[in-house]
Amino acid sequence: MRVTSNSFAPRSASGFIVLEGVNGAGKTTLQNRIAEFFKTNAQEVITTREPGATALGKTLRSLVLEHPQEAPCEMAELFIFAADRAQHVEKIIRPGTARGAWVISDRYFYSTVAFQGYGRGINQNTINQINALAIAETRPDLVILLDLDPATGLQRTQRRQHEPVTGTDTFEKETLAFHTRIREGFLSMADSMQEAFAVIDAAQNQQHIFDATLPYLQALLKAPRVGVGA
Ligand code: Z5A
Repeated sequence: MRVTSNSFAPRSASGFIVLEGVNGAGKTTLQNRIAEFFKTNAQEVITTREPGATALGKTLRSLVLEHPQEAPCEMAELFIFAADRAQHVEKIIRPGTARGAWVISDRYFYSTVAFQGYGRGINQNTINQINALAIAETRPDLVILLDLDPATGLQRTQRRQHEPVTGTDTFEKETLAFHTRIREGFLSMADSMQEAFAVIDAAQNQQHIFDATLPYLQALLKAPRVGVGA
Protein backbone atom coordinates (compact mmCIF):
# COMPACT_ATOMS: atom_id res chain seq x y z
CA MET A 1 0.00 0.00 0.00
CA ARG A 2 1.46 3.33 -1.00
CA VAL A 3 1.53 5.88 1.81
CA THR A 4 2.38 9.57 1.72
CA SER A 5 4.14 11.55 4.42
CA ASN A 6 0.70 12.96 5.39
CA SER A 7 -1.15 9.65 5.47
CA PHE A 8 1.54 7.59 7.24
CA ALA A 9 0.52 7.37 10.91
CA PRO A 10 1.55 3.96 12.25
CA ARG A 11 -0.27 2.84 15.40
CA SER A 12 2.81 0.92 16.51
CA ALA A 13 6.32 0.16 15.30
CA SER A 14 8.36 -3.03 15.49
CA GLY A 15 11.52 -1.11 14.57
CA PHE A 16 12.17 -2.76 11.21
CA ILE A 17 12.62 -0.65 8.05
CA VAL A 18 13.52 -1.87 4.56
CA LEU A 19 15.11 0.00 1.66
CA GLU A 20 14.44 -1.24 -1.87
CA GLY A 21 15.07 -0.14 -5.42
CA VAL A 22 16.91 -0.87 -8.63
CA ASN A 23 20.69 -1.21 -8.73
CA GLY A 24 22.35 2.10 -7.85
CA ALA A 25 19.15 3.73 -6.54
CA GLY A 26 21.02 5.10 -3.50
CA LYS A 27 19.88 2.69 -0.80
CA THR A 28 23.21 2.42 1.00
CA THR A 29 23.66 6.19 0.94
CA LEU A 30 20.19 6.76 2.42
CA GLN A 31 20.65 3.94 4.94
CA ASN A 32 23.61 5.82 6.45
CA ARG A 33 21.56 9.03 6.76
CA ILE A 34 18.67 7.16 8.38
CA ALA A 35 21.05 5.53 10.84
CA GLU A 36 22.41 8.99 11.80
CA PHE A 37 18.85 10.22 12.32
CA PHE A 38 17.99 7.46 14.79
CA LYS A 39 21.34 7.77 16.57
CA THR A 40 20.86 11.51 17.09
CA ASN A 41 17.51 10.61 18.63
CA ALA A 42 19.32 8.35 21.10
CA GLN A 43 18.18 5.13 19.50
CA GLU A 44 20.17 1.95 18.90
CA VAL A 45 20.51 1.22 15.17
CA ILE A 46 21.51 -1.87 13.23
CA THR A 47 22.28 -1.34 9.55
CA THR A 48 22.13 -4.56 7.64
CA ARG A 49 21.62 -5.90 4.14
CA GLU A 50 20.68 -8.81 1.91
CA PRO A 51 22.40 -10.83 0.82
CA GLY A 52 25.40 -11.18 3.13
CA ALA A 53 24.70 -9.75 6.59
CA THR A 54 25.49 -12.87 8.64
CA ALA A 55 28.65 -15.00 8.62
CA LEU A 56 26.81 -17.71 6.69
CA GLY A 57 25.26 -15.02 4.50
CA LYS A 58 28.69 -13.79 3.39
CA THR A 59 29.42 -17.22 1.91
CA LEU A 60 25.96 -17.36 0.34
CA ARG A 61 26.44 -13.86 -1.12
CA SER A 62 29.63 -14.92 -2.83
CA LEU A 63 27.96 -18.09 -4.17
CA VAL A 64 25.10 -16.14 -5.71
CA LEU A 65 26.83 -12.95 -6.90
CA GLU A 66 30.37 -13.99 -7.68
CA HIS A 67 29.88 -17.77 -8.11
CA PRO A 68 33.56 -18.73 -8.10
CA GLN A 69 32.77 -22.32 -9.11
CA GLU A 70 29.68 -22.26 -11.30
CA ALA A 71 26.68 -19.97 -11.72
CA PRO A 72 23.60 -21.15 -9.84
CA CYS A 73 20.61 -22.04 -11.99
CA GLU A 74 17.55 -19.81 -11.45
CA MET A 75 15.93 -22.08 -8.86
CA ALA A 76 19.21 -22.51 -6.95
CA GLU A 77 19.62 -18.70 -6.98
CA LEU A 78 16.14 -18.36 -5.45
CA PHE A 79 16.98 -20.83 -2.67
CA ILE A 80 20.32 -19.18 -1.90
CA PHE A 81 18.63 -15.78 -1.40
CA ALA A 82 16.00 -17.49 0.76
CA ALA A 83 18.62 -19.27 2.88
CA ASP A 84 20.46 -15.98 3.39
CA ARG A 85 17.16 -14.35 4.42
CA ALA A 86 16.16 -17.06 6.89
CA GLN A 87 19.53 -16.70 8.64
CA HIS A 88 19.27 -12.89 8.54
CA VAL A 89 15.81 -12.90 10.13
CA GLU A 90 16.84 -15.37 12.83
CA LYS A 91 20.25 -13.94 13.71
CA ILE A 92 19.95 -10.20 13.12
CA ILE A 93 16.48 -8.81 12.43
CA ARG A 94 14.40 -10.47 15.16
CA PRO A 95 17.02 -10.24 17.93
CA GLY A 96 17.59 -6.58 16.98
CA THR A 97 13.95 -5.51 17.08
CA ALA A 98 13.37 -7.62 20.22
CA ARG A 99 15.91 -5.57 22.15
CA GLY A 100 14.48 -2.29 20.91
CA ALA A 101 16.98 -1.40 18.17
CA TRP A 102 15.98 0.07 14.81
CA VAL A 103 16.94 -2.46 12.16
CA ILE A 104 17.42 -0.91 8.73
CA SER A 105 17.90 -3.42 5.95
CA ASP A 106 19.23 -2.69 2.47
CA ARG A 107 16.93 -5.12 0.56
CA TYR A 108 14.59 -7.84 1.86
CA PHE A 109 12.15 -10.33 0.31
CA TYR A 110 10.71 -7.68 -2.04
CA SER A 111 13.98 -7.97 -3.98
CA THR A 112 13.28 -11.66 -4.58
CA VAL A 113 9.83 -10.84 -5.91
CA ALA A 114 11.39 -8.19 -8.17
CA PHE A 115 14.58 -9.90 -9.38
CA GLN A 116 13.70 -13.59 -9.37
CA GLY A 117 10.01 -13.00 -10.16
CA TYR A 118 9.68 -10.00 -12.46
CA GLY A 119 13.29 -10.27 -13.65
CA ARG A 120 13.95 -14.00 -14.11
CA GLY A 121 10.29 -14.95 -14.58
CA ILE A 122 9.99 -17.53 -11.79
CA ASN A 123 6.36 -18.15 -10.86
CA GLN A 124 5.21 -15.67 -8.19
CA ASN A 125 3.33 -18.32 -6.18
CA THR A 126 6.53 -20.33 -5.84
CA ILE A 127 8.39 -17.20 -4.75
CA ASN A 128 5.69 -16.26 -2.26
CA GLN A 129 5.78 -19.71 -0.65
CA ILE A 130 9.55 -19.67 -0.28
CA ASN A 131 9.59 -16.09 1.00
CA ALA A 132 6.91 -16.92 3.57
CA LEU A 133 9.06 -19.75 4.95
CA ALA A 134 12.15 -17.53 5.07
CA ILE A 135 10.62 -14.50 6.80
CA ALA A 136 8.47 -16.31 9.39
CA GLU A 137 5.97 -13.42 9.39
CA THR A 138 8.66 -10.81 9.99
CA ARG A 139 7.46 -7.80 8.04
CA PRO A 140 8.77 -4.24 8.21
CA ASP A 141 6.92 -1.16 9.49
CA LEU A 142 7.86 0.64 6.29
CA VAL A 143 9.42 -0.09 2.90
CA ILE A 144 11.23 2.91 1.46
CA LEU A 145 11.23 2.37 -2.30
CA LEU A 146 13.82 4.52 -4.07
CA ASP A 147 12.29 4.75 -7.51
CA LEU A 148 14.76 5.44 -10.31
CA ASP A 149 15.17 4.96 -14.06
CA PRO A 150 17.41 1.85 -14.11
CA ALA A 151 19.68 3.37 -16.78
CA THR A 152 20.56 6.15 -14.30
CA GLY A 153 21.12 3.58 -11.55
CA LEU A 154 23.47 1.52 -13.70
CA GLN A 155 25.41 4.67 -14.69
CA ARG A 156 25.84 5.52 -11.03
CA THR A 157 27.21 2.10 -10.11
CA GLN A 158 29.49 1.97 -13.15
CA ARG A 159 30.90 5.39 -12.17
CA ARG A 160 31.98 4.34 -8.70
CA GLN A 161 35.10 2.54 -9.93
CA HIS A 162 37.07 3.80 -6.93
CA GLU A 163 34.65 2.29 -4.42
CA PRO A 164 34.96 -1.30 -3.12
CA VAL A 165 33.62 -4.01 -5.41
CA THR A 166 30.03 -4.77 -4.42
CA GLY A 167 29.58 -8.04 -6.24
CA THR A 168 26.60 -6.96 -8.31
CA ASP A 169 28.18 -8.21 -11.55
CA THR A 170 25.64 -10.98 -12.05
CA PHE A 171 22.82 -8.46 -12.20
CA GLU A 172 24.70 -5.50 -13.65
CA LYS A 173 25.33 -7.64 -16.75
CA GLU A 174 21.60 -8.07 -17.29
CA THR A 175 19.81 -6.08 -20.00
CA LEU A 176 18.10 -2.75 -19.47
CA ALA A 177 14.80 -4.54 -20.18
CA PHE A 178 15.53 -6.83 -17.19
CA HIS A 179 16.16 -3.85 -14.91
CA THR A 180 13.07 -2.07 -16.22
CA ARG A 181 10.96 -5.09 -15.23
CA ILE A 182 12.54 -4.89 -11.75
CA ARG A 183 11.50 -1.26 -11.42
CA GLU A 184 7.95 -2.04 -12.58
CA GLY A 185 7.82 -4.96 -10.16
CA PHE A 186 8.71 -2.74 -7.21
CA LEU A 187 6.10 -0.14 -8.19
CA SER A 188 3.48 -2.82 -8.57
CA MET A 189 4.32 -4.19 -5.08
CA ALA A 190 3.94 -0.68 -3.65
CA ASP A 191 0.37 -0.63 -4.97
CA SER A 192 -0.65 -4.19 -4.12
CA MET A 193 1.10 -5.31 -0.94
CA GLN A 194 -0.24 -4.87 2.58
CA GLU A 195 2.90 -3.13 3.91
CA ALA A 196 3.32 0.64 3.88
CA PHE A 197 5.49 1.74 0.94
CA ALA A 198 6.96 5.23 0.77
CA VAL A 199 7.85 5.74 -2.89
CA ILE A 200 10.61 8.34 -3.15
CA ASP A 201 11.89 9.90 -6.40
CA ALA A 202 15.52 8.77 -6.31
CA ALA A 203 16.59 10.98 -9.24
CA GLN A 204 16.77 13.90 -6.78
CA ASN A 205 19.94 14.81 -4.95
CA GLN A 206 20.84 13.01 -1.73
CA GLN A 207 19.66 15.82 0.55
CA HIS A 208 16.24 16.01 -1.14
CA ILE A 209 15.86 12.26 -0.83
CA PHE A 210 16.64 12.35 2.88
CA ASP A 211 14.30 15.32 3.41
CA ALA A 212 11.50 13.40 1.66
CA THR A 213 12.11 10.43 3.94
CA LEU A 214 12.32 12.36 7.21
CA PRO A 215 8.55 12.72 7.93
CA TYR A 216 8.15 8.93 7.70
CA LEU A 217 10.99 8.41 10.19
CA GLN A 218 9.51 10.98 12.55
CA ALA A 219 6.13 9.23 12.37
CA LEU A 220 7.79 5.90 13.21
CA LEU A 221 9.67 7.41 16.12
CA LYS A 222 6.41 8.71 17.60
CA ALA A 223 4.66 5.32 17.37
CA PRO A 224 4.72 3.05 20.44
CA ARG A 225 7.20 0.18 20.07
CA VAL A 226 5.91 -3.37 19.98
CA GLY A 227 8.41 -6.19 20.41
CA VAL A 228 9.04 -8.62 17.60
CA GLY A 229 10.79 -11.33 19.54
CA ALA A 230 13.85 -13.37 18.80
N1 Z5A B 1 19.15 -9.65 -5.22
C1 Z5A B 1 18.29 -10.57 -5.80
O1 Z5A B 1 18.37 -10.83 -7.00
N2 Z5A B 1 17.37 -11.19 -5.02
C2 Z5A B 1 17.27 -10.97 -3.69
O2 Z5A B 1 16.41 -11.56 -3.02
C3 Z5A B 1 18.17 -10.00 -3.11
C4 Z5A B 1 19.09 -9.38 -3.91
C5 Z5A B 1 18.09 -9.72 -1.64
C6 Z5A B 1 22.81 -7.39 -4.41
O3 Z5A B 1 23.74 -6.49 -4.80
C7 Z5A B 1 22.20 -7.93 -5.70
O4 Z5A B 1 21.41 -9.07 -5.40
C8 Z5A B 1 21.28 -6.90 -6.29
C9 Z5A B 1 19.91 -7.55 -6.26
C10 Z5A B 1 20.17 -8.99 -6.05
N3 Z5A B 1 21.73 -6.65 -7.62
N4 Z5A B 1 21.39 -5.76 -8.38
N5 Z5A B 1 21.29 -5.10 -9.25
P1 Z5A B 1 24.40 -5.40 -3.88
O5 Z5A B 1 23.90 -5.53 -2.48
O6 Z5A B 1 25.86 -5.49 -4.05
O7 Z5A B 1 23.96 -4.08 -4.63
P2 Z5A B 1 22.61 -3.29 -4.69
O8 Z5A B 1 21.68 -3.72 -3.61
O9 Z5A B 1 22.07 -3.35 -6.06
O10 Z5A B 1 23.04 -1.86 -4.31
P3 Z5A B 1 24.09 -0.91 -4.94
O11 Z5A B 1 24.46 -1.19 -6.32
O12 Z5A B 1 25.21 -0.89 -3.96
O13 Z5A B 1 23.29 0.44 -4.98
P4 Z5A B 1 22.59 1.31 -3.83
O14 Z5A B 1 22.96 0.82 -2.46
O15 Z5A B 1 21.17 1.40 -4.14
O16 Z5A B 1 23.24 2.73 -4.10
P5 Z5A B 1 24.45 3.49 -3.34
O17 Z5A B 1 25.62 2.53 -3.10
O18 Z5A B 1 23.95 4.26 -2.21
O19 Z5A B 1 24.81 4.51 -4.49
C11 Z5A B 1 25.34 4.09 -5.71
C12 Z5A B 1 26.26 5.23 -6.26
O20 Z5A B 1 25.44 6.35 -6.58
C13 Z5A B 1 27.30 5.74 -5.26
O21 Z5A B 1 28.45 6.09 -5.96
C14 Z5A B 1 26.63 6.95 -4.64
O22 Z5A B 1 27.56 7.88 -4.18
C15 Z5A B 1 25.82 7.47 -5.79
N6 Z5A B 1 24.56 8.11 -5.36
C16 Z5A B 1 23.77 7.75 -4.31
N7 Z5A B 1 22.69 8.57 -4.24
C17 Z5A B 1 22.79 9.44 -5.27
C18 Z5A B 1 21.98 10.51 -5.74
N8 Z5A B 1 20.83 10.85 -5.12
N9 Z5A B 1 22.38 11.18 -6.83
C19 Z5A B 1 23.53 10.84 -7.48
N10 Z5A B 1 24.36 9.85 -7.09
C20 Z5A B 1 23.99 9.14 -6.00
